[in-house]
Amino acid sequence: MATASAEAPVIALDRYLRATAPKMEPGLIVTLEQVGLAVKRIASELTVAALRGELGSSGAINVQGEEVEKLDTWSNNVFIDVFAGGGAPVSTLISEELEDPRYLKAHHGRESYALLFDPLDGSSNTDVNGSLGTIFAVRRRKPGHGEDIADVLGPGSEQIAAGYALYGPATMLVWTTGTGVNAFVLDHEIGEFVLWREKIRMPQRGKTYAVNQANLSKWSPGVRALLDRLTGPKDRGGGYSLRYCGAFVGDFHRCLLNGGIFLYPGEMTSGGKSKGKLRLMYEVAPMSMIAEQAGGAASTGRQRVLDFVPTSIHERVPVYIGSVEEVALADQLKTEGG
Ligand code: AFP
Repeated sequence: MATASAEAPVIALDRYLRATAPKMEPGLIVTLEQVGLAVKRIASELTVAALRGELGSSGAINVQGEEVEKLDTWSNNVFIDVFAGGGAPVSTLISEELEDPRYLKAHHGRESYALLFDPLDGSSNTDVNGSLGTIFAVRRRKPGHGEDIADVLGPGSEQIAAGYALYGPATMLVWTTGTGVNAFVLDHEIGEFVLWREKIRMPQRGKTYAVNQANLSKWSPGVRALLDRLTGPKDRGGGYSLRYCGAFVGDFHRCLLNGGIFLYPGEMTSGGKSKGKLRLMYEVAPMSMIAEQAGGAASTGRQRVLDFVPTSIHERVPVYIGSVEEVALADQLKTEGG
């Protein structure tokens, strides 16, 4: 049994949203609660998925041309089911696992939100019991939008909320509505997200970098100069350790708490991923809002991520995200070196 200290107040997510957080529009409160519900459902299933034979590939290929894990589809369905159940004024679901937006008729045409999400980030980690995540963002939809998606394709600065869940030893829900970053931990015994930290600040500088370094030969001179600097001698601004878990959420979470940088650059090689791998609208833009709200930064190497205007819902974008000092260094060396 846990010790009750009588010193640390226990604040559950729903109470925090309704009472403690600065005044928030009611629809957004319900939307965040519903995200919490979906995350609880996914967290619970992940603990037994191996025993239920739910790991491995589904055999399908998604809109990104990537193999779909059984749990990708399952987690996506959890979000659809939770939001189709009503309650939140979400009219549009945009997911990594859905080629086209899914419109929820209950709120169609009324003032509403779009929820953009990657239901199971790092899903190739499922088979090895590695870190996994969920990433989400909320954007406002124009009244009477119909099935035209144009109003959602604004810069990330138009997001009204963003966050992620990290399914690690603890399940954590980290989110912002533009007034700082809060983190809640799921207490499985009582089924509640309980406040862990509010107004989290990312250190100005860290000691680790996260990147798939096997791609080194595919990067531009500027990106290689950045890697040289990070891995060079400590007295010349280097001495960083590499930490890479293969799930953006896990690698970003380390940056949020301890500082440092995560990068997924574009590739120069012909036929390579010129825009990197990560998707703007439901991976990079939400994490960039979290980073900035915590005092960090996020860049495409050419501009602030939150200023980048997408042309399609599944667009990819290179990303350099984390502490302000390392992201500024990435921008500088990219500008100098190309
Ligand atoms: P999966 O969901 O296919 O495992 O991809 C995870 C991811 O989108 C992101 O979470 C990781 O940071 C990145 O891809 C890892 O990509 P590499 O395998 O190319 O390093």
